Amino acid sequence: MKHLLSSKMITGSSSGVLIIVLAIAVLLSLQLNSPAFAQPSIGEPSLTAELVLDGISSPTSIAFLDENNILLLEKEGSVRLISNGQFQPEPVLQLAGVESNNERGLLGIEVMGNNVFLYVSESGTQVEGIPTAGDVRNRVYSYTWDGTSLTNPQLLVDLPGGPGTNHQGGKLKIGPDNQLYIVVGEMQREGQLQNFQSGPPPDDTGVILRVNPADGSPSSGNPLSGEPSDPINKYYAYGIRNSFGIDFDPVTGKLWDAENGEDVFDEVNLVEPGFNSGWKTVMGPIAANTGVSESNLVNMPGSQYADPVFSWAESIGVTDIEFFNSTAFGPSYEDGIFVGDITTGTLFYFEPNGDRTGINLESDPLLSDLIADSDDETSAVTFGTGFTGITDIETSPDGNLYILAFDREAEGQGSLYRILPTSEGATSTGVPPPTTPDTVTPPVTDEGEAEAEEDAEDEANGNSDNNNDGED
Ligand SMILES: [Ca+2]
Ligand SMILES: [Ca+2]
Ligand SMILES: [Ca+2]
Repeated sequence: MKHLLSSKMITGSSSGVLIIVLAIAVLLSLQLNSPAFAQPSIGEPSLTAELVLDGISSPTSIAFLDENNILLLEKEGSVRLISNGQFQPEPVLQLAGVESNNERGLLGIEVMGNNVFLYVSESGTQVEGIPTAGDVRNRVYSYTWDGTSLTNPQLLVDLPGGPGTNHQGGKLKIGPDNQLYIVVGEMQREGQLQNFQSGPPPDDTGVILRVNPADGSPSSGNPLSGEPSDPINKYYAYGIRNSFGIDFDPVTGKLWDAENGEDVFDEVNLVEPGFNSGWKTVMGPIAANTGVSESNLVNMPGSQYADPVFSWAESIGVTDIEFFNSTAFGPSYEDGIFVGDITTGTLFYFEPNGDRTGINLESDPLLSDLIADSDDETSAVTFGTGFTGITDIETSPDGNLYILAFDREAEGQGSLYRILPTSEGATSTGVPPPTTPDTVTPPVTDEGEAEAEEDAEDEANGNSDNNNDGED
C-alpha cells in the first residue's frame, strides 16, 4: 500500500483542495473495506477504473478479437471468451497437458485476423505428436478462430521449459512488419545468451524471437544471423532475465519491453534489433553494476548492449507494457506508455521523449537519472493503484484501456478492469454491471508458495556468477 495516492500525485493536478478532500475520502473508504474489495484508484480525476468482470481464475493475458469480444487466458489452460462484458460459460479452448507450476502455464496470446497465437508450458508427455522425453517445453501454437472456438492447432515454435520453473516469459506480439515476436525468460540458465562468455551455446532462453507467423521459421532480416542453419537466426534480442511485456511504439514502430529484476532493478527498454539487455552480468544501468563494463558481456556480431530507458531501483516485478494508441484520455495521453507490476498492483505512466527513444524526464530533479529510487519517485510516475497485481494491459479497438488483475494474495483470483473518462461511467456506456460467475473454479495455483520458491531459488543462486549480488 506504500504507493497509494501520494501527496506528489495529488499536487500535480489543478484543483488541489478538492482533490485532497476526495483523496482522503477514497483512503477512508479503502480502509473501511476489506482488502479483498479494495477498488483501484486513478490519480487523474477525469479518469476512472471500472470493474468489467471478477471471479477469474489466474488470468495471465487478454487479446481483443473485436471491440465486443475478448479472449482471456487462465493459467491452468483455459481460453475464455468475454462477449459484451459477459463471461461465456464454456471455454472456447481447454488445453490438455498444461504444466502450470509456479510461473509456467498458458501465458501469452496474440491475434492476427483469424489466427490466434498461444504460448503455453506443456508437461513432459507427447503433445501434438512431438515426443518430449520428459522435459517441460514452452510451445507457441497458431490456431484458427472460427467464430465460436479455436481449431486447427499448428506448432510454430518449440522452446525449453526449464530447469527453472520461473522466468518463462510468454508474451506475444505481432509487429508492424507482420512478424511474430515472442519473449522467452532465462529459466535459470547460465549460457552465452545470459552473457556467460564461456557458457553453453545459444539455447533459446532469455531472448526475444522474431519468426514468421505462418510457420515459425526465422524472419528474414533478423539482426544476428541470416544463415539457415545458425541457431541464432531467429533472435531479435538476448540477455533478458524475464519479461511479461513487449509492445510496439505505434509512432516509430519500434519494440519496447519491460523486464523484472531479481531484487534490484526492474527495467523498461527500447529494444533495437540485436539488443543485449545485459543479464546475468548487468541488471539496470550498467554504471550501477560495480566493476562491470560492456567488454564483460557476450557481444555477438550484430548486437549492442543498451541501458534501460527507465528503471526501478528496488524490484517490484514489473510485468506488461502498453503504448496507448488512443485519444480516449485526451491528447496528453495519446501514444503514451503504461506499465504494470505484479507485487504492488500499480499502474505507471510515462511520456516518451521528443524523438521517442526514451522517457521524457530530463527536467525532473529526481527522475532525470531515469531511476525510481525512492517512494516519492515511484509515486511521481504512478498513474493508478489498487489493482492487486497486474498481468496484462491492452487497449481495446474502441480506445479504452483494459487492466488484467491477478491477486497473488488470493491464490490468483483475477479481475478485469477498464479505465475510461469519469464522464462516461458505466451507466452511459452500455456495459452491464459486473456479475458473479455461475461457477467459480477454485483456484489451484500456489503463487504464494511459488513466490517463496522463487525467492529461495534466487537466494540459492546468490553464489553464482552474478554481479548484481553485490548491490544489496
Ligand atoms: Ca537490461
Ligand atoms: Ca532517481
Ligand atoms: Ca498487453
